[in-house]
Amino acid sequence: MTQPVIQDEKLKNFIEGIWKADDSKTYRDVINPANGKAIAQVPLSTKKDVDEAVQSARAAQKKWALIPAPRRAEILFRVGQLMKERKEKLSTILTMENGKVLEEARGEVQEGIDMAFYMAGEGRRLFGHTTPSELGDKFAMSVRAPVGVVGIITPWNFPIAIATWKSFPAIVAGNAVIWKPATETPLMAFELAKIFEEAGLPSGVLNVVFGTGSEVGEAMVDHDDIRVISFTGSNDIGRNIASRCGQKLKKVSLEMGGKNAVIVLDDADIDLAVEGILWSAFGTSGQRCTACSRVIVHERVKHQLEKRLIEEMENLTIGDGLDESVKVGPIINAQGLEKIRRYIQIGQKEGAKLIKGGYVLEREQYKDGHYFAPTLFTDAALNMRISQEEIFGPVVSLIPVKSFEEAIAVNNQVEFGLSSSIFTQNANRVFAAQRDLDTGIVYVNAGTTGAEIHLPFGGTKGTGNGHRDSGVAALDVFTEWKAVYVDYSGKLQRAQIDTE
Ligand code: UN1
Repeated sequence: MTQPVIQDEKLKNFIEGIWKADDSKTYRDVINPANGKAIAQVPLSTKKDVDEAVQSARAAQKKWALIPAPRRAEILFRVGQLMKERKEKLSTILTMENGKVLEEARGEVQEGIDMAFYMAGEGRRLFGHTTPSELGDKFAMSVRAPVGVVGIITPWNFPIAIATWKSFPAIVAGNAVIWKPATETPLMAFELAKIFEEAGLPSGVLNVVFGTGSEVGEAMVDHDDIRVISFTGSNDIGRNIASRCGQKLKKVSLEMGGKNAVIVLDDADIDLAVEGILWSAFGTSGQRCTACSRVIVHERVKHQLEKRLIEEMENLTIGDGLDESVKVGPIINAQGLEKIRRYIQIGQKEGAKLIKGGYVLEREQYKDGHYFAPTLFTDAALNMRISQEEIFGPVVSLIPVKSFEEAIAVNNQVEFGLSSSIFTQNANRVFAAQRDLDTGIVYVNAGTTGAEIHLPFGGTKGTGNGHRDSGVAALDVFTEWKAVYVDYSGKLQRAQIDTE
């Protein structure tokens, strides 16, 4: 296992194009969750740093917005090329700070590369509409205008992909960005900011302020000159952000968790369903918003599915994600591990049957990291907490049902609405399911993870507030619609009045 040397032990904020060294700050260790070793130190910035970043962003944004979008896009294109050249290094650092296995880290970096080229293309579109005016000799159109300075707050579970879903559309649309990455995973932010710098992004268009949500995040949410907050994280924090932004009439885009299910009908290809469940439930150790944490199974195939899942779970090697033979990496930190352990107890108390896993791994090779055994509950009921609440770990609960209709109802009776999946070979059910599943993302004959960047990402109900990350829909978060009327009649024409 070759590990890249991480150059800057003490990370620095990136404000106005300058890496700001500051020894007076408090620093926190960045810990590799696979082995408990500190790999860097992240500064805990203050409101003052946010103010400074916003000031630099305001000035930079005015000039940036005047650069034609296709030119702005050329910088994103260069960012994509640099990410591609550095894919292996970025992926290795990502595995070291987040724990996800190298294959998945490469996938996440690829997601960012895809987003760069996709949004670079958007620089030559950014389409509005032209439409006939109701009056003669008058032209009407709608155009996208940048909002100004935007704030993005990103989570540790996809530290680079989610940052690209938010920052790339914001930048190509002519905004300046203040970015607060998660304190657990600041190295991806450091690497991406360096790439932007090398790609020639003007100073102040992207500013990175490291620190906690309660200090840096709150300062961003409350700052009058940040006109949009785009946040991915927990439901509690998202609600708090939404109400504070509401007070200030600030635009806010939220993406907050899921309780995603795979439905397995009695005509499903069971081997395929098993593969889909294993990948989407235990990949990233279940620490994806899109992770499968419920399997809604027709009672006729329940026994068969349980048996096959238990067999295959035996083959899930657990360990440090830098080891290419490992399939399931560590949990992000001790708190995350504790939360999962608590849910195992809750599930058992509620009467679900634990048939595989359910424990923290403590043997020699695991003792310095945070590892949890892939876990399977069966005979879970819809109203149990393990069937309703987000666990964010490698834990799946099987809920038996008697019909297709009941499966859809069980899927929909949760607070969240991010992703869902159905395994069936019946074409009528496929189409009925894609209509009736009430999530923002629906998969047929595939697990619940693996969204592609050119489609909208987000969910219904407790998952979000109606906005979407990635895809062309992301531009709606970072632009205002402007309606423009050009009257070339040479006389005053009054809409709705001079209609004859
Ligand atoms: C997340 O877990 O917040 O669809 C993002 C997926 C990935 C992104 C997940 N492309 O699973």
